Amino acid sequence: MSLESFNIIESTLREGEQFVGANFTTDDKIRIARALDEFGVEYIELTSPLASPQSFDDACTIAKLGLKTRVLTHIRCPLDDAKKALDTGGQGIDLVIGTSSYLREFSHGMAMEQVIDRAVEVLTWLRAQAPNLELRFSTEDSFRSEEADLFRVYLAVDKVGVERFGIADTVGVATPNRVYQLVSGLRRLVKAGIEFHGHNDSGCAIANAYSALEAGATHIDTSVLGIGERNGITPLGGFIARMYVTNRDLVKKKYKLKKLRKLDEMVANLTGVGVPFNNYITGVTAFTHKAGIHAKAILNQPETYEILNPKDFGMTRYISIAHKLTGWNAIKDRAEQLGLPLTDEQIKDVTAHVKAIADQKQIDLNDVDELLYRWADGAASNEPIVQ
Ligand code: HCA
Ligand code: CU
Repeated sequence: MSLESFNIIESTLREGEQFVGANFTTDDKIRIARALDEFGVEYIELTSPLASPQSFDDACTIAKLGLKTRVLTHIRCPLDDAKKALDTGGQGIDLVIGTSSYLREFSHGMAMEQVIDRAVEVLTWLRAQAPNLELRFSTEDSFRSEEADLFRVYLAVDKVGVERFGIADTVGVATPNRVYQLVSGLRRLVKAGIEFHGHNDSGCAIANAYSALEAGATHIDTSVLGIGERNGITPLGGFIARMYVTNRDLVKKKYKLKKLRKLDEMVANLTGVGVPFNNYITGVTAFTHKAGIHAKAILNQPETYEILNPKDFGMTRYISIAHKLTGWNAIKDRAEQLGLPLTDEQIKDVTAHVKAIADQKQIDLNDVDELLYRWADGAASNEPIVQ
């Protein structure tokens, strides 16, 4: 049951390096790798050692850090790439080759027969060199490839024996149903693990990853804040939120959830983007409640409007009260925080004033507090509304 035993392949140091704002130094990479290790992801994936001489050196450095997380290098299909990847000393190699007609025609130029031969050749060689290396074979642009072609190449590779097969929604075109269908098809064909890598161009990356797990996938690719090519892939935090809601105990046991904020902030700073206000879990508004009717229920029982407990992530809930949608329960809570002994009638009166003023202009918490203090100091409850 994949929903109970999934693994994260964290690709901030591979897919994430393909984000236009990313230009990680060796030190940055080490910091990110250590932070991901502390968070507890099962794998980290690194940029191809062929990309540049520094990429090769950095892969060797990270492989030697002695992390608990398993270190994977990511390569295309030429045999030379595989040789170089082997030299980095990582615990696994993720191999990918394009199978859609777009990629066959406009990228590597190989026909399907050649794709199959090349994949089998490289993986057979790797298997012979390093019998204990974790090998993964993936098809790029799986969802715009012919299903028959995909299954042909997966079955040919299965005979060589790999630990994992990858399915990649390279262009973010897939929907949860399509993902379910393709992953279950492959699940029936092979016993090895199944990894899903999904781009977010049309906003389905998290839902697609979840659907892949429901269909029997075992590994999900993520990156911190979702950074990657174009608008990126399944974000680590969003995926964690999804899985926490599905199986809170498991997710709390597997990962150090309080470290997520540091990770998001670190990668946001290193890439110069800032954590989006509406980011999963760590965005500034993720646990902010506003409408009076929400505030009332939240004060009584937070689960009424929260499926994620902010405390589990080291975050705090915030109830916004300085606006026209406010309610007297929230204002009362604020009076209690300030230690002001106001009656319910007085609180309702203050609330009416807050609403009336907020109808006229933007106000903030100081304005609300000022009203509360005035009423506590004995302002008449029939005092006319001041603007
Ligand atoms: C790329 C393509 C890739 C690979 C995914 C995978 C994609 O290398 O830029 O290895 O499974 O989205 O297809 O990221
Ligand atoms: Cu990708």
